[in-house]
Amino acid sequence: MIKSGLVGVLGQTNVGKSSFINAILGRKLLIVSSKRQSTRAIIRCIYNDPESQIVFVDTPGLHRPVDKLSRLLLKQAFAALRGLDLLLYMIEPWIEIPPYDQKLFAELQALPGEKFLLINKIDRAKGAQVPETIKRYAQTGLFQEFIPISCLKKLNLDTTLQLVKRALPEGPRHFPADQPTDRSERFIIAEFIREAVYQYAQQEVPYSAYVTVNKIERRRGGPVLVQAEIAVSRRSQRGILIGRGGQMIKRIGQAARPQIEALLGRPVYLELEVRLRQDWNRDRRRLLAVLGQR
Ligand SMILES: Nc1nc2c(ncn2[C@@H]2O[C@H](COP(=O)(O)OP(=O)(O)OP(=O)(O)O)[C@@H](O)[C@H]2O)c(=O)[nH]1
Ligand SMILES: [Mg+2]
Repeated sequence: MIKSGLVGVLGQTNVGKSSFINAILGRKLLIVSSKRQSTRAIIRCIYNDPESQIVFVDTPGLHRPVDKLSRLLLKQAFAALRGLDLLLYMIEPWIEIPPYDQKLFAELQALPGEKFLLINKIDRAKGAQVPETIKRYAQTGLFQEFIPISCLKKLNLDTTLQLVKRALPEGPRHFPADQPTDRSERFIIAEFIREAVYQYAQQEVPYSAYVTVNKIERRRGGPVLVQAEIAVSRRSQRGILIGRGGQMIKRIGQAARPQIEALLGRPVYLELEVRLRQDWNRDRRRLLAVLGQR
């Protein structure tokens, strides 16, 4: 028997949840962005070693909902908390406990299973921020462990993994050892393209975009052909994403392509098209599809 379980990673938007799972897995599967709300779907990533199989559940960041999309994101995050063996709640070292969290903590209190507090980005912490934050969060009585980490500098990630394993029950492997995620190749490729959109597009444009991969064609002797569509909700956004003389869409493609190549292990020819899908983000059915609900 090995250590086996489901571990949720929860926290405010942009604290580094997806970065953490990528760092633990030692490969890039999840998109990361300096802009808020990069994660939209619940994505399970599977860590394997000879003594354990840990399914890490990435969740959309917590935030105050402002529109339909953000309300659904929040709902998704909470839905992901069901059936966890362990919850990792992530914060930044400089965060006070906002009132929103007090309400949240009451909800978390009701969940079964252990909870660890991860204090990420300690590479940027100043003075006594880390111990002071730990002291403040310890008063909630909610957490069994307090682990300062840095995903960027890879600090304390091994310690975290050891503590996680210790907290998990014994059990079987639920996924084949060579399966890194519960999502399809197609889904992960679409995410990489969306990451590039987040990287280059400003203001509301990234939040108004979603990506669909329409075709992945493995051709003998040549690069893999990937055809994808970036949909936006307004006409003006289409122009922005294409850019003057197609410069913007070219840059997006150049940023996404190496990541897709790393995933597929083959050279890739990437074709991107920007389409207007008027007000897609007001249409509940399309929103659910975009959020990756199956
Ligand atoms: N300095 C520093 N930056 C970090 C660290 N970990 C993550 N970041 C940065 O924090 C930003 C957010 O990272 P993400 O992993 O996308 O955060 P997230 O919590 O998944 O965000 P959402 O999906 O939007 O909720 C990115 O710019 C990361 O590069 C860290 O240890 N140190
Ligand atoms: Mg994320």
